[in-house]
Amino acid sequence: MKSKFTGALIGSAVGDALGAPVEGYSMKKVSSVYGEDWKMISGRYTDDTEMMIGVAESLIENKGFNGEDMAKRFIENYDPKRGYGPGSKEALRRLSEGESWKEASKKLFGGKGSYGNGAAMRIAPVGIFYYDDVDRLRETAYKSSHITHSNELGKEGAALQAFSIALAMQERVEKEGMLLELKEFVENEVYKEKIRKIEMFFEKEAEVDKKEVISELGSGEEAFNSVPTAIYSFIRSNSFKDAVVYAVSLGGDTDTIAAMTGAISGAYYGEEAIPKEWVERLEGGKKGKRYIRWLGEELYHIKLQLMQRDRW
Ligand code: R7I
Ligand code: MG
Ligand code: MG
Repeated sequence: MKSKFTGALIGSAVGDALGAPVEGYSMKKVSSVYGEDWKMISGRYTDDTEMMIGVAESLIENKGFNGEDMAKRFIENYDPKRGYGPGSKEALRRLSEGESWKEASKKLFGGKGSYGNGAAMRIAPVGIFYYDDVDRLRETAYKSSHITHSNELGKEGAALQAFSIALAMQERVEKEGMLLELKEFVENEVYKEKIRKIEMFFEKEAEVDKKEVISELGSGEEAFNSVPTAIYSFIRSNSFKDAVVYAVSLGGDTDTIAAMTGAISGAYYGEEAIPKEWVERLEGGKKGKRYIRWLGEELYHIKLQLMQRDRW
C-alpha cells in the first residue's frame, strides 16, 4: 500500500516531466521528438507537479483539507517559469492579494469559473488519501478545485480523476469494473458520455485509431477533454510505461494527460513499476523526487494513524 501512495505521486511527476517538452505538439511532432526509445529529455516538472506538491503539503500539515492553508501553499510554491495556465495564474494573483479562497476563482471566465484541467492535474494526493472514503474524496476534490477552478466541469473532472486513483489503490480491482464504478460516481452528463465512449473503445478487439481517441475523448486543456483521455490511456495499457507513453504520444496537453495517467498507473502498479531511468532523470533539489516520495510516505503514515484511531 505504501508503494501505491508513493507510486501515485512519483508517477504523476514522471508523467508531467515526460510530457512537458512536447506540450501542445501534434501526434506526429511528438513521435519525431521521442522516436522509439522514450528517453526522458530534461526531467524538469511543470505547474502540474508544483501544485500537486502544494495539495500534498497542505493535506499533511492539516491531516485533511484546509482551504486557506492550501491556497497559501500554492502561492508559496508558485514559480511562473513552470508554465501555469492563464486562469490559474489569475486566481493565484487574486489569492495573493488577499481574496478568500472561496471567492477568488469565481470571477474567472466571465463569472463562470474555469473548466481547465488545472484542478484535476494536481489531485493525486486527494485520490490516495481518501481512497477508502468516497464522500470525503468527492467533497475534498470539489473544495480543493474551487481554490482556482469553480466551474462545475472543472471540479467534476478533478473528482473523477481522484476517484480513478482511489479505485486503482484497491487490490483485486478489475478494469471493466472500474469503468462501471466511474460511470456511477460521476454526476455530470458530459463525463458520463465520455466514460461510455471509453467503454466502447475498451471493448473493441482491434486497436482503436489514435485519431479517433483524440476526436472522441479529447487531448486539450479542458478537464473534460483530458481526464477521460488519461483514464483511457491507463485502462488500455498493461504497464506503467505503456500507459504514460501512450498518453504523451497523443500530443496536445501532453504533460497534464501524462501526469494524470501516471498518477492512476502509479497507484495501480506501485512505485516499483515506474521505469528507473525515468525516476533517475526526474529533477532533484529541494522539492524534487526525494521530497515527492516523502510526501507520499507521510500521507501513508497519517492515513494509517487516522484509520487506527477510527477503529477505536
Ligand atoms: O486549468 P489551468 O490551470 O491550465 C492547466 C494547463 C495544463 O495544461 C498545465 O500543464 C498548464 O500548461 O496549463 O488554467 P486555465 O486557464 O484555468 O484553463 C486552461 C484553459 O482552458 C484556458 O486557458 C482556456 O483555454 C480553457 N478554459 C475555458 N475556456 C472558455 N471558457 C477554461 N475554462 C474556460 C471557460 O470557462
Ligand atoms: Mg504543466
Ligand atoms: Mg499541460
